[in-house]
Amino acid sequence: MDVVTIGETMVLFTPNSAGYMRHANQFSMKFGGAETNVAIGLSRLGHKAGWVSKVGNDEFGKAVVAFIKGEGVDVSQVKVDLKRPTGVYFKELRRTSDVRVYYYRKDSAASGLTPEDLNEEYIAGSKFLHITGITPALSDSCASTVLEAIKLAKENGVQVVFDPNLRRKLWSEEKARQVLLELASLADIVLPGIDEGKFMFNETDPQKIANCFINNGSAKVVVKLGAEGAAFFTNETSGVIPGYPVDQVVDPVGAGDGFAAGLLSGLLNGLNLPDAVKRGNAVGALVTMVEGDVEGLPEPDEIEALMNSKGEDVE
Ligand code: KDG
Repeated sequence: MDVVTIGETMVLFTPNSAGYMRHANQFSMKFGGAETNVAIGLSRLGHKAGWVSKVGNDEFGKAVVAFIKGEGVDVSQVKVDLKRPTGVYFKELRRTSDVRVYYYRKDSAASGLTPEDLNEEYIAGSKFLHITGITPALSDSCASTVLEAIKLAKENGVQVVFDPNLRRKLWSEEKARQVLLELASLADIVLPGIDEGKFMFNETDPQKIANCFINNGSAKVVVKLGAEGAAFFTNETSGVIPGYPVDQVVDPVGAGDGFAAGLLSGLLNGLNLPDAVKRGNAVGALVTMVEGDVEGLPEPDEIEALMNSKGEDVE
């Protein structure tokens, strides 16, 4: 595998109509999970991505696995829990600046992941281990699983990429801050947004956020700046890579995961950090133009078209 990731993927229901979800009488069923959003993004760009998880022994679990597998992601490390259900989530797109998310994932199958579900050889055989701050928020056993996976990665020379992906609905602020800081300290590359910098270090300036992460133990920090692009920092170098113009943001959910997929794809292809960030920006921008967490993830030709479009419409 090029990249192995660990986390929960849920069936996602979105109302087919605008307005409050209470008035909706038709929903589209899609799929979402930060970790598989990244894995699918990588797969569409020609890389080998593997997903470690658990689903319920139910229709939704079958649908999730079939979908992820259909996207070319390796699902050999996905187990079926006979007692717990597959997680579900609803996304109410009030406006693009006001997206409301409702989780039905407490005690879900994926929340029951334990360190025993990890296969050392599988992690050792990958180039990157991708971790988000969502998985440790699901349960104590998920948090232990993530820590064990990072330990296995480090023992086997696998680089750890960490996206804090703060989800306030899943845990207390105090616990979130403590665990996110610990995970960031163990990661080689950290991908925070400004909000996460504010939450973790009470800083909003990208340089100051990066300094805090570097002092906390991370070698490379890429701060996502939304439409403005992203800023990268290492001990030796730093810079800002502007974002790509987007005509209309349709659905911002998943853009950060698209960014991570693009960045990792660039690094896997041997690009330097600034060029990998540029690819990340392109993928993130394309994701926002399509409704759904993964539907906008591009194939390589679409990235090329955006990078060469100089602000014109992408066809
Ligand atoms: O980053 C997008 C994710 O937030 C979305 O796909 C669903 O994994 C998800 C979550 O926990 O919110």
